[in-house]
Amino acid sequence: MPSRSKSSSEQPPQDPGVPDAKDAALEPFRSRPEGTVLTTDQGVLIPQTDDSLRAGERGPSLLEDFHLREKITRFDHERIPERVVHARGSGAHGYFQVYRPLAEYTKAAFLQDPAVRTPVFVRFSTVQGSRGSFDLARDVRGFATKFYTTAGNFDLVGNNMPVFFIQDGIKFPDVVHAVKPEADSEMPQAASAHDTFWDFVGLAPETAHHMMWLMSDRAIPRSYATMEGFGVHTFRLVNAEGRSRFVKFHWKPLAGIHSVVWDEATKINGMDPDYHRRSLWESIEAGAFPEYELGLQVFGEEDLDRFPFDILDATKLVPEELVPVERVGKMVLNRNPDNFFAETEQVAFHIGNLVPGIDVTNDPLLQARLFSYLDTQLTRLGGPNFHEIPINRPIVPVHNHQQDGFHHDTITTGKANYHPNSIGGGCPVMATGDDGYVHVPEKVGGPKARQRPDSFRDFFSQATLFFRSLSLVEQQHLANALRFELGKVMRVEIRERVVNEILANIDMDLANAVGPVVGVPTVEARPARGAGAPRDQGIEASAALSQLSLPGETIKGRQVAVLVAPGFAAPEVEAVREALIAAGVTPVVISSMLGPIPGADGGAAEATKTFATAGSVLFDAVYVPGGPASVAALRAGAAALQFLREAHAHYKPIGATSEGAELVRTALAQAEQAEPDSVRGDVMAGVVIAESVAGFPADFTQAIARHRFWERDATQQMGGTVRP
Ligand code: HDE
Repeated sequence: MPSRSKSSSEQPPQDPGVPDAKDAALEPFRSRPEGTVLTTDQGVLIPQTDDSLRAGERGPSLLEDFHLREKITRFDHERIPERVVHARGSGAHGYFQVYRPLAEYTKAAFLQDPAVRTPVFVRFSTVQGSRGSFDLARDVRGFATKFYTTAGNFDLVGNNMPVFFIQDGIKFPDVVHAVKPEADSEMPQAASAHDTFWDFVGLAPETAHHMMWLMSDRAIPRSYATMEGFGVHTFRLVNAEGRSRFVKFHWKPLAGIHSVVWDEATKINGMDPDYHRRSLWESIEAGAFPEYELGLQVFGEEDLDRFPFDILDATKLVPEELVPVERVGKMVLNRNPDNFFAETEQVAFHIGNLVPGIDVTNDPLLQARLFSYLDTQLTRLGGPNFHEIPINRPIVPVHNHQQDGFHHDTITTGKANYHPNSIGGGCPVMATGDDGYVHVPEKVGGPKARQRPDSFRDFFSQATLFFRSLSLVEQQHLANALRFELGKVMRVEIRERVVNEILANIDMDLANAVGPVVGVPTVEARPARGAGAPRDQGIEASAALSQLSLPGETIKGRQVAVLVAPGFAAPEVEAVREALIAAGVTPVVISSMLGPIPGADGGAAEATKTFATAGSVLFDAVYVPGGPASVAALRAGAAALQFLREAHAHYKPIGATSEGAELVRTALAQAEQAEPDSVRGDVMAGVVIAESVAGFPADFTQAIARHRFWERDATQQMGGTVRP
């Protein structure tokens, strides 16, 4: 009798570096070119692939050239449709390990045994842009995780923001059409700063809360390792006794929540459009693995009365003050894909890939997704057998009577392709005991109608809560983002509607800060379409909504620029380099030319970037070592000073040892239009200057952990309200 092996859940914890079950399952599909000879797709050896078969040296090519035809035909069909949303993405393999058995909440197999590492594949993405668009678009980020569990695949298909634009999936085509490039001109690429998006926002005020997240710094993350993830909808956890509780899923990054500033984002997009993809790839190659803790907010039916919002409404979050997030396990991303197309492009996530112990709710956004994710792959991956693509296969056997269709490559033996059958011995038989998936037997009923509950109509309270929970710096950035986005909207009536019907209902200070800049000099709060009365959220602010609440436990994965010229103090660079590498930070030596740069006392450093190929926006911090000749040369050329001024303007940590301090002081004095010795104290915040290298690395890494020093700019300081 076929039975599903449970052996893998009894295995001891695997050593890092030992292939996990998914890695091992992918192995038979890998093809390695080393030591091979070129063949056709039929395995026929090919001695020459530079010239087509021709009738005479200068004659026409021949149709019988099967190698030419195969090569060109395959090339002609290399592209598949890109995802209709989330087209641009980057993936990584890793594993998930639970901290303690969660049997009281759920019977999900992968949440029981802390000794088991469940393989995962994660795909991060932007939403609006095409496959080739840039990474630092102001956008939502997708954060989709496929857990290859011993009970089948579980997909947690989330975003880096905890709420969504709309409440019902039937409006998804509308919101996506509105935000994507405009229908007539296909402009702008990967940007929400245009008329159709803001037209939709003004007329569909349920978007208010998510729009605020989109305008916040969350929309321009420093890296995929420094953003949170959210399952968004309310799901259910079900234990072995059949008891169901509600749950919101979270990913908490151990590297903290960090973003870039908008000026950097626009520059990075030109300088390195693959910034996030590269950072993910390079961090993994360097062993600075991105890590996230899985967080659960678990609550029961009995808690619902105390919530001033409807848990089925995906435009609402459950504040962590109402239900704390329990951190129950850790995910580590430790292996880059072997092949982008085979893995990252062909991976197919589906919110309906559920395992026993996890179930869905009646959230009407979620319900539509249950249809969409299977449906979309039929076109994108060319038929119904995409689950057989290696990256999508579960690590457990698949047996059923589904058959045929494009690209079906399982060869099922026997005649009995139906159930019930006797001639196949009744196989595959039904699961018995607790192993099979059983839906929560929730009682449902009611009149059939296109209807929205009143409990969904409070569009603004949580948008206000979000805004009021931000630090002044974050509020300021949000107001600036709105000034930029609405400033790009051509139609004044759209700007007016957004300012008066949306922003004014969220926060009058915000509306007054934005309105006059975008051609709405007098803000008049007006009711928004279909909006119900605001509901008291019970809290004035939620600390967890500010990025400052999670600075992180590690700085691994960060990049530091080291500016040198011939004659630099090599021992200083060596000491700093060692300390940074020990902290998982990558130092990158930048000079005016590539290759080995000689130090003052015989040492050398390899410059892998020049001032022509690297800008300060690509780095988290800058370090300038001493060495009189090096400092003099860097000062003589404008590039190093410009590099430092820009890093400083973006509030980044700057470090200097011995003579390096002169260069930093000169740059800051230029920026402040002051004498090098009279630069204001707050301007020096996060500028770590040391006479010698002793003790410097510790102070510098501490500064890197702060990420940004907003206090440098008096107008960015905390406290007070948004500047008009
Ligand atoms: Fe998606 N979404 N979505 N979405 N979504 C897709 O599926 C859809 C929604 C999310 O890296 C598509 O395979 C509908 C919320 C991610 O491959 C498509 C609705 C959240 C990804 C689709 C939503 C997401 C997708 C396009 C409203 C956060 C990328 C390609 C009812 C919780 C997955 C594909 C990857 C992708 C439909 C709303 C996250 C068309 C109809 C809410 C991370 O099926």
